[in-house]
Amino acid sequence: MSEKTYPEVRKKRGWLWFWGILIILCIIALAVIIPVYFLLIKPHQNSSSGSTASDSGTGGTSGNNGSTGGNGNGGGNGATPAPAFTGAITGGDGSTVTRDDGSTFVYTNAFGGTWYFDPSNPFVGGAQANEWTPRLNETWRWGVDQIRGVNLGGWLVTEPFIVPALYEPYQTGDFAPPYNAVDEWTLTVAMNKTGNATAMLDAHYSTFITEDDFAAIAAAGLNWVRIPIPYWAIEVYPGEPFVPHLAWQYFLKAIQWARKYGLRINMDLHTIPGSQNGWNHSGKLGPVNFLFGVMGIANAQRALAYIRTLAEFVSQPEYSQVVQYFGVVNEALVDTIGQPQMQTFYLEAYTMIRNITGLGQGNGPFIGIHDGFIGMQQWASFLQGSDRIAMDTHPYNAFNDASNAPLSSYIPSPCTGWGPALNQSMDQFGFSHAGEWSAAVNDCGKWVNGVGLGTRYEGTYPGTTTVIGSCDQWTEYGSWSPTTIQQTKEVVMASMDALQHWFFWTWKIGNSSVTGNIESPSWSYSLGLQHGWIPLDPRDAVDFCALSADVSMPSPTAGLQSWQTGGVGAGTIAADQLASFSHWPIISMNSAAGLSYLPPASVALLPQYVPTGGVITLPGPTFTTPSSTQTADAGNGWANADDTAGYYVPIVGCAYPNPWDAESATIPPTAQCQPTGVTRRGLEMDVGERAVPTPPPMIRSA
Ligand SMILES: *[C@@H]1O[C@H](CO)[C@@H](O)[C@H](O)[C@H]1NC(C)=O
Ligand SMILES: *[C@@H]1O[C@H](CO)[C@@H](O)[C@H](O)[C@H]1NC(C)=O
Ligand SMILES: *[C@@H]1O[C@H](CO)[C@@H](O)[C@H](O)[C@H]1NC(C)=O
Ligand SMILES: *[C@@H]1O[C@H](CO)[C@@H](O)[C@H](O)[C@H]1NC(C)=O
Ligand SMILES: *[C@@H]1O[C@H](CO)[C@@H](O)[C@H](O)[C@H]1NC(C)=O
Ligand SMILES: *[C@@H]1O[C@H](CO)[C@@H](O)[C@H](O)[C@H]1NC(C)=O
Ligand SMILES: *[C@@H]1O[C@H](CO)[C@@H](O)[C@H](O)[C@H]1NC(C)=O
Ligand SMILES: CC(=O)N[C@H]1CO[C@H](CO)[C@@H](O)[C@@H]1O
Repeated sequence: MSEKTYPEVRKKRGWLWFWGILIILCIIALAVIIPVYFLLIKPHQNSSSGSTASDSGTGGTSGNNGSTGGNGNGGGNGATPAPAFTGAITGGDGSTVTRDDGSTFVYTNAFGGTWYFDPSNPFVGGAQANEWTPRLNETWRWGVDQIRGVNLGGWLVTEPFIVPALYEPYQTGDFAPPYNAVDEWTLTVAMNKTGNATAMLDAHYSTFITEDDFAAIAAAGLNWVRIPIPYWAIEVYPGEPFVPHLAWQYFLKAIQWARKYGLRINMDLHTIPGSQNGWNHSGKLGPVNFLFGVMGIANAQRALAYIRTLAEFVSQPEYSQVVQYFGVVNEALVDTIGQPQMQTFYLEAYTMIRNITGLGQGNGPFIGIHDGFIGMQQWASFLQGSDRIAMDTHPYNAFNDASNAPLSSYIPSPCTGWGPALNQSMDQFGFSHAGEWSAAVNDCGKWVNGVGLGTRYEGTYPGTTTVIGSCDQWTEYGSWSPTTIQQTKEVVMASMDALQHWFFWTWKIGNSSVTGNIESPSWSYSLGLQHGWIPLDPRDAVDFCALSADVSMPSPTAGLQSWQTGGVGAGTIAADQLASFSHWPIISMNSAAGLSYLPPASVALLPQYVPTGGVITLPGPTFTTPSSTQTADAGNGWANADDTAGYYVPIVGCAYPNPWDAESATIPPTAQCQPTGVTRRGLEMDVGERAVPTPPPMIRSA
């Protein structure tokens, strides 16, 4: 409620500005002197004795220029003077921003947001998305500050329905089914057949989401982005067609842009080797090979290696203010994999990450786990007493059985259904949020169900027979009536209020190259802002449910307990949970899913990878400071130097089955494919026989 009284807050801001600017000027002077000294001058002093400490004073003085913001280029350190950076380093509504490519634009942010980027000191979290969101260098109060975010879907993990134009060229002729592009695996193969997949994906990454999108997301009153990333940002194994490494360079840009506009990042590992759900957005459509089937353990070990590399990177002080949440596995298909198997994996991943970050608020990111579509209640007691884990749920109306219920009938249901479920999970499990949801009430839209698949709504989706009507009325948003727009907006506002902490799926839907139009409009936040079905100020949704006449509000949350946000008690996991889930690697597979040919005795024989490799570290961004060829220290990619264990790698001499198609493969000879000395009951290892890990810094840099 109080959030809505912003006109009053604005008045006060007049005075705040005066003092604020004065204070900022002083801070900038200090912010310039100190980093300039340490980044530029001190290293120089070490290599030559040519400059003196007083030079830093000179630098500070000349840098103290309100309009240029003092980029600290006047160090007088004897280096050949480079062209001065002449832009400002911070500003609010109406200020001129210099993009990272050197071009400029005028920042628009009606909500008191401040951007901040100092090229001389590029890791400062001085920006604020809007006046109701803490600056990046201030504490995010979990469960108190509201996450209002969007996904950057279809960017670093492509999806046919989000970026149809990428997939449309590969559907006919040489690419007629079954050779058509249906997921990023087949897309990359197809691109590579006709051209250069690396160059084509680079063109997509560099245009689909740009710095301006981050500015626009902050301007929309949002404060977080959830960014799906693929494991192939780190590496690929032989036989995997994905373009390696390139996505990581764009994730680095995302971190810097988020930092510049005051947005926090939920980094979501969206694809897992072997596929965790068999859907197109896992990288490869087909069987599930994660914790399932003959390569299920090996693929999960490989996933742990990548989770470790990512956790090490984002827990570095240069990045931890921005990347405050790490979703370790997107939408694992728990019905297939089994819940105990997932729980065992999650405990292993949790322990590994907290071993890196340490315990308690501020030490590394929150760790997100997805409910796996079995309902949040099934996770209520999972890892009670742990340190900062979050429950992620993806409520969608779109994939329910099609009905021709009127749009208005979808307005109360988020309030009566999703809201209480989230509150209950918040009370029992801990911090809970919707990592994905959309404005769609049915599956209308090109390829929303995947390439070549129809829709439930039209009755053309395999397995459904109900013919209801034409999807055109749902996709031709240019013809939507004011009533349709208003009712869609109310569905959106009900969802925002009920979910409380949310990430809309997704910020942008690309045009179809066939129709020249956006074919799945209800999935695009930016389109909804332009056309009126997304509120320009997301705070308009506050109390939407309570104010709706036909909704009673049964279950307010008690608020998060101290241990649930990294306070007192965090990190002491309940004994029954440890007893149940500490047996990594898993000792059985989900037989309910039809794997009776893999009884526990066979699971013990499955091929594994071994923790004896050199670790992979990820590079940070490079910046050339304006007056020097010295680059700012972006970290070595590894937050915890004590984390010296080996990296999971294949065993030389083991003939592993295809890790993407091993549901019912023949189990290779155990003697060649399992680490020696590992007993298959829990974690006990015969250390004497275990291969000695190769510790960092023997680093295979991605
Ligand atoms: C301050 O910045 C303005 C605009 O770039 C420039 O014209 C002026 O010379 C600068 N003043 C000082 C003292 O650096
Ligand atoms: C955060 O950054 C802003 C801008 O640089 C600065 O004014 C403020 O003092 C910083 N706050 C903290 C807590 O460091
Ligand atoms: C493909 O494009 C990338 C990036 O533009 C380039 O580095 C690479 O050399 C190209 N490969 C071939 C085979 O042309
Ligand atoms: C892409 O095509 C080149 C030849 O044009 C080939 O050398 C390379 O192995 C292909 N890469 C993939 C991942 O298919
Ligand atoms: C975490 O650290 C402890 C203590 O060093 C170690 O025994 C354990 O194996 C580590 N666990 C994981 C999963 O890395
Ligand atoms: C997408 O299509 C719309 C409608 O035809 C058009 O206005 C818009 O410019 C297109 N966007 C892009 C990026 O091509
Ligand atoms: C959930 O809890 C919040 C905070 O206590 C409360 O404002 C809201 O009304 C509750 N929602 C539902 C659906 O019970
Ligand atoms: C067959 C398949 O994997 N379809 C999925 C492709 O991705 C869309 C969008 O996320 C899903 O809705 C489909 O289920």
